[in-house]
Amino acid sequence: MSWWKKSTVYEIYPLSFKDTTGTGMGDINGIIEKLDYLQNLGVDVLWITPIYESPLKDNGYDISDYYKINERFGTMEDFERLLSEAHSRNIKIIMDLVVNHCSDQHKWFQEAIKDKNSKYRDYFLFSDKKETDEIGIFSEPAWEYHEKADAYYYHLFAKEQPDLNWDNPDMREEIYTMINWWLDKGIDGFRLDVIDLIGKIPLEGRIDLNKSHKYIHEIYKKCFDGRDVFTVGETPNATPEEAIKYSGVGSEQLSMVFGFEHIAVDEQNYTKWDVKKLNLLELKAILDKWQIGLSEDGWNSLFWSNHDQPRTVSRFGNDTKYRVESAKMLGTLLHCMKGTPYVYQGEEFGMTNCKFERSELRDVETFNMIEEKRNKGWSEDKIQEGIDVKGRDNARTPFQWDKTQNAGFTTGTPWLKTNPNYKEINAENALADRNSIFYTYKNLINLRKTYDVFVEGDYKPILKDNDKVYAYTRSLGNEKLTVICSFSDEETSVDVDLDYNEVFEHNYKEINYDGKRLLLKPYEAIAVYKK
Ligand code: TEU
Repeated sequence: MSWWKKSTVYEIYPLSFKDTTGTGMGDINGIIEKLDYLQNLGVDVLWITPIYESPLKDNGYDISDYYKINERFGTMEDFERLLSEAHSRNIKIIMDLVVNHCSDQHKWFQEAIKDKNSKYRDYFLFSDKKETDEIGIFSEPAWEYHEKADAYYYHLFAKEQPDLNWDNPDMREEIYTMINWWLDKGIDGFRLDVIDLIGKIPLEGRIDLNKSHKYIHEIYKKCFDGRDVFTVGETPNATPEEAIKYSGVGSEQLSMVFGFEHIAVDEQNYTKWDVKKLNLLELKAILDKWQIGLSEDGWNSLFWSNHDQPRTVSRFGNDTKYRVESAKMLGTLLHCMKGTPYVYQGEEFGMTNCKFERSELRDVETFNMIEEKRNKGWSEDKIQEGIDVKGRDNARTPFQWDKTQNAGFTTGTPWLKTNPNYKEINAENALADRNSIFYTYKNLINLRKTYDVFVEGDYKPILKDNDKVYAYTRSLGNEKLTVICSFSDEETSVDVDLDYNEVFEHNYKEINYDGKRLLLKPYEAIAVYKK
């Protein structure tokens, strides 16, 4: 069995994790300083978002030199020490690979705009005319006129992030050389940023997924084949069927992919900014579809949040009266499913969304959205609701280590506002409280390593039509895991066959079951086991 099927991945957003120099931005030495904390949690892999040289227009997802560490985060020696210190604790490290686009400050783009005849011109998608009226993912026209280049260029994200032309074999070869350079350094794999977009057809404003699969297969053959690496593709367009093409036996592409269907469940009218209330039956239908769709082949990634998504307990739980109970419930529901779980920094002790004044916002995606929605006639209230509920800055507030100034994240001025609730919600308090969310996550991570039913057990939904309770079983031979989670802030009850001889996880003191009827308190989560 591949080692990453029993592993849990922890995502670190270095900018906001731990600052050791007082710049107000996190750094590599801050991650090294906190490796013992991560080892205590029990995570097996660290996914580190981009720390390469970058102007930070999109906080590092705009890379200007793939071979250099951004000096704001530290040096290459610091990175090599991090790798060595992590490996000495049996923790692996995967880096973020952003090759759908680069920074407009990358030398390739700088050469391309200087000279129409430069070989680098065709590393990008230039045209003498605005080919289409496509609007990109960051709310700007995808075809942008560049004065110096005297041409239009294509960018799906910010204008400072020109898309790379994956139909150019020379460009691809340079990417493969870079990937192998990093793998030869001993990193354990990659998270591949929006990798399904590399099959784009800009003149038609669409993605040809067959072309994406072709190029990802080429990356595999040129870089990953023959190495014991772990790769996860960010594939916002994926369905379970597509996920099998990326990660199934013999696909020779990726270990797994991130599906995004479940985190679109609280949006409407095809935009994340138009918020709608969670409908648990919709969430169940999507997650069940992915669990069952990948039950025989392919491999699932399991996540609620990341650096782009709002804080889970605020989004799908209750971050006021039932913050602890609902955060534990969400962790239990996800970590007992089939797949590799991902914990986003601070999720392990229930960090929450944060209210921002407009002047406190930092995210380019949000700035662009405000302008776009205003032009579309959205009210300021509707725009503000979208920012409050879905803005990416929610997930990027400084990690809350303790109750000292700036939550122990920095002695300087943090690049982004610290959530004012840090005096109560922080890692130090969580570590000191055996009943904290932290120890629920620690337990769940350990259970996955201990019981094969977490990795191999067949998934079967139960109570499918119940719109307050999410429940399922996992079976492997004579082993059975039953998971029952209430999404309600009121008491509820279900009739269920709760046959168990061990309680794996429970967020209240006792299970109220009479052999038929199970009474559930608000956000009660039960994971019980029988062998
Ligand atoms: O995000 C991909 C993506 O589609 C984003 O638009 C994301 O889903 C959206 O912001 C959710 O609201 C990746 C990175 O994770 C993100 O941080 C980068 O900004 C983006 O690609 C461009 O590299």
